[in-house]
Amino acid sequence: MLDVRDAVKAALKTQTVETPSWGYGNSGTRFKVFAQPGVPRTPWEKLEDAAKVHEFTGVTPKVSLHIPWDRVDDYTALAAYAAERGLRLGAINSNTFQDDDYRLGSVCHPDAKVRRRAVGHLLECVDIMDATGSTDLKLWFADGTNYPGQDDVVARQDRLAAALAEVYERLGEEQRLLLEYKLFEPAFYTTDVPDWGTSYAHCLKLGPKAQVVVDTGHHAPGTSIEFIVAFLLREGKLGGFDFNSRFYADDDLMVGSSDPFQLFRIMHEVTKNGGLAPAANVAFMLDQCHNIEAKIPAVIRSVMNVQEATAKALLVDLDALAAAQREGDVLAANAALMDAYNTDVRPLLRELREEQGLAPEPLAAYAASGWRERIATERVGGEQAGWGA
Ligand SMILES: [Mn+2]
Repeated sequence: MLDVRDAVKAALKTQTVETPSWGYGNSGTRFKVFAQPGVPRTPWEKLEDAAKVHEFTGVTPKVSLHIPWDRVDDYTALAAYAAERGLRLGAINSNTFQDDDYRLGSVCHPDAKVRRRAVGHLLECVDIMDATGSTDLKLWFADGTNYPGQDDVVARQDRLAAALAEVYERLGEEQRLLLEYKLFEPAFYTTDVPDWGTSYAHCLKLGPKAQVVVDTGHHAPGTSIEFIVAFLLREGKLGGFDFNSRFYADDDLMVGSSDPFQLFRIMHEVTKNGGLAPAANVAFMLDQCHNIEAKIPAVIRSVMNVQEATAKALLVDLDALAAAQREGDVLAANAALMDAYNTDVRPLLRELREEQGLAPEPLAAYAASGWRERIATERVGGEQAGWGA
């Protein structure tokens, strides 16, 4: 009989976490962006930092890019630079929220000229995917309204649908569109893609290459994200996650830091429903901003948090759980989850890393590597990369 620990380790070996280029650059709140020594100044330097995270975690071979923050002259060269460091370029994230033209929206804007410009940017992102070999186009729209009566809610949905259809048509055979939703902010009255249902409805109409992406910070407090995850997996419409955690709204803190139990519950639905299998093609991405904490260790910590939640989820005795559920034994069913959640999986993860030729403690290994000191010394002058706000 296969040892449970071996089964968990085998499953964990198939999981990868995609890290975001912007997580290595400066970001902040609307009040202040705090600079840190050694922050990358270019997309190339962001990839160097991402390679360090991969070196010490062994599970982060892909890096998401954000256009225009990661604009370069030669995307093929950028992909080659990534490949030389054992990385691949992941999701291309579009940006239709940082231009004066988009004051009243982008693809939902009442003016056709502005919509054309926004769609042009999305199509450019697909061109970039062709050059980088990226398969995922991640769309998040800041579109919405601030005041009752400001615009026609239904007309905005029609404009959104038309824009999405045009981009969908442009996708290559191996490419897909991931539509993200967010409850509010920057719009405060209506948001054009506020929830998973709206995203799902558009994706369903578009076709099989359109899927929903769940950003864990984009729900009302108290929302059962694990239910959404289970539902979307059942429908084959869960494209991936933007992991982060929150205490209030879209806080973009390190995943698993505010509510590791919620992350476990999400990963339980993922593992139980086949979402970890490579064939499910669920992208486990981070979407975080590290404002006061050191950026590379914060990304490493986040990856470890995802692994710990996943390991605990994999430890759930699904046979015992199913039996308890069949018998209506509420307490036993709940205990099956809690026993797994309360297991200390850190020794197992240390073991896994050693089996993979990695240092058992990624954060300590990174600290001892001298990379932090090296980039602080070498990356002097120029302008540190940021989110352009
Ligand atoms: Mn996101």
